[in-house]
Amino acid sequence: MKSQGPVARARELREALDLFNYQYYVLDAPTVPDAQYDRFFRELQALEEAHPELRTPDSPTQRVGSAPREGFREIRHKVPMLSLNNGFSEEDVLHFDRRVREILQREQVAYACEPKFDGLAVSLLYRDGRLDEGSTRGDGETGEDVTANLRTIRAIPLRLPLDSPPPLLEVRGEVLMEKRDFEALNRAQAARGEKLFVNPRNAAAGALRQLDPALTAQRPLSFFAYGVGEAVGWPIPDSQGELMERLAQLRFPVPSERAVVQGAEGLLRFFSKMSEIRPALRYDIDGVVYKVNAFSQQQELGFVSRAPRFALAHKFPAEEALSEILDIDVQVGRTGALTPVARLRPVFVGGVTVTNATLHNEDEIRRKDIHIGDQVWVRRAGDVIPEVVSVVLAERPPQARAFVMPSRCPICGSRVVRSEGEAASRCSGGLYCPAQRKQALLHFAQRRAMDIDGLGDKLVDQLVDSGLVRTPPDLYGLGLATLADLPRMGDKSARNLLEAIDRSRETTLSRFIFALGIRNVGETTARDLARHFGDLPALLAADGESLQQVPEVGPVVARSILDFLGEEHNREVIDRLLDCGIRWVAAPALAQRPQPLAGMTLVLTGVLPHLSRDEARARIEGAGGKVTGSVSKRTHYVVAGADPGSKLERAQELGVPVLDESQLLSLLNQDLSKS
Ligand code: 5U1
Repeated sequence: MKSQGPVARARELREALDLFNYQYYVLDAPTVPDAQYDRFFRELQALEEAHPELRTPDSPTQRVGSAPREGFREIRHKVPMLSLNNGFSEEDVLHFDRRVREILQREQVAYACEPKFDGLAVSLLYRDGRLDEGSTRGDGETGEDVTANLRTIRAIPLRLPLDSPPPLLEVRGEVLMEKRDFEALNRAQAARGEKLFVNPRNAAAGALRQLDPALTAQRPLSFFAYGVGEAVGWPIPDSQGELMERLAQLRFPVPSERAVVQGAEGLLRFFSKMSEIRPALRYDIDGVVYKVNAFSQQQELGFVSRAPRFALAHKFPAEEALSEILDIDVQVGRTGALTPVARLRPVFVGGVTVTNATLHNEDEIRRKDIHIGDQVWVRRAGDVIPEVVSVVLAERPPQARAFVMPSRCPICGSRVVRSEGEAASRCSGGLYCPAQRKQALLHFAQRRAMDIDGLGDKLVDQLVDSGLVRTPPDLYGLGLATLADLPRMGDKSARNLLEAIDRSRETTLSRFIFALGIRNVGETTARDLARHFGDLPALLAADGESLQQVPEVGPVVARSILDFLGEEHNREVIDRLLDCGIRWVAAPALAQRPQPLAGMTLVLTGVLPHLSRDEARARIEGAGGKVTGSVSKRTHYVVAGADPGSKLERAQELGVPVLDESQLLSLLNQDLSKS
């Protein structure tokens, strides 16, 4: 046999190794001893070494070929990777079948049933029969290029066993880790003193996202195919059942636990059979998938948003377990919302050990009547956050304590407030509270607020994490040397940032009010407040009644403003900001101001010679006018600059008077001088 030329021999070895691989990893039925596999493998390696031109990417020796990478490239799926509608009860299944029959106008429909793998959906693209690209599902439209990692999975063919392979075939399925492999992996981790993986799904996800394929190769991943995306030159069979047969012929692993059944009765029988055998399966599943079997019927049924109407994922009920509420802590989120979190006696449920569960808010705790010390049922399904389902009231110990929402923020000590009609309690120390620091700074710096160009997420993280900035006034004390020393910063960026910070000192009152991040005070309300009060001291002195005289400010917004300004910590930060030289042009309060444009509606179009859009709008609004986006019969004036566009034409059609910038200014001034 060895008298063959190297080309023919390499080909023979490759085909034999592919087959052994398939028998071992897909069929779980090896036909040769490991030693023979190794001998063939080494012979092929030696041949490829001696004749590098024989080394093809689909060779069994090339599974772990490429070097570690920096990150994953994005791949746009040729056909979107869909998500499935979920069903949780027999009723959901009956409803699904009824709807399918109604649309297809059939008495009974045949369905293909499969396990719903608890793994990671991937797409494998074969060009001319060779695995060319493999990607994760991502958001369904775009995934990550994990080709090198997928190539290390022995159950995935690198080459389709066809003499004339199709130009393009996209196979879809799920990467997972079998239970026995997961346990062995964790035993090895424990022996090395390394961290254990929580469950097979997490272990598989971690392995697939390794930047170094050599590390993925060390993790025992498996794969099951269940569908096809794009196919060119590969005639798609008529049904899902046949498709699975064809995928199996191409040596893709397909689950043997699958069936084609008739009607809802068949679906429910499959479900109960799978529920029974679930513990004995080699892999984790979280339900079963039903698909209308005939592809012609699938096409007729189509999609609703991103989920096919022809398929349903029937999920197993979420696992529940008994635990105990050891305590209830309160966490403060980035926006200041206080969330009570139950500290639980550790309990294994839904594949992980659960020690915490969110209790959402005070009302939820009352509704479920949860006390500290209670025995509770805890539920966890899939990747969702664990929840407390119910209390075992009969077991309530005499020393059980009710939960009381703290009146002061556990992080910064500011007052905790709860607005009418809101479930959440919030910390009122928005500008000061460490939990809200990053959010407050980002809000403060954004373009529509203080407009500090270059102060984005990453830089805020750096500034806060390094302790350089705690509250917004700290920004104005930053020095060049300190900034330039930050990683990835450099002298030029530091200078640019300092300039942007310096420029932001010159602002408007409405921007400043918006920048404070008062709950329920958006840009428009900030503008209304600025117009109404004219300057900051008047706003700071306002009571609930005077606040509600501002248009669109009702009791809820007024309460938010009072809570915020009533918090001493926030006042201190505002004072410090003013000390940093932040300034604006104050105006008399609206009540004392002439209103030459009161009740008038104006439209701005084109570029004005001196005033920016924002400035023109501010002046018009300051004079009592309103600026809208489109011209109608009710428009009083259109103010037009250079390149005005269709709004000017519309004004002329409707006979609306058109002003240029100087006419607008004189209208404002003229009326001002009259008053
Ligand atoms: N077993 C299986 N899982 N799964 C997931 N089949 C299957 N099919 C899917 C998905 C998202 O989608 C097709 C119905 C398009």
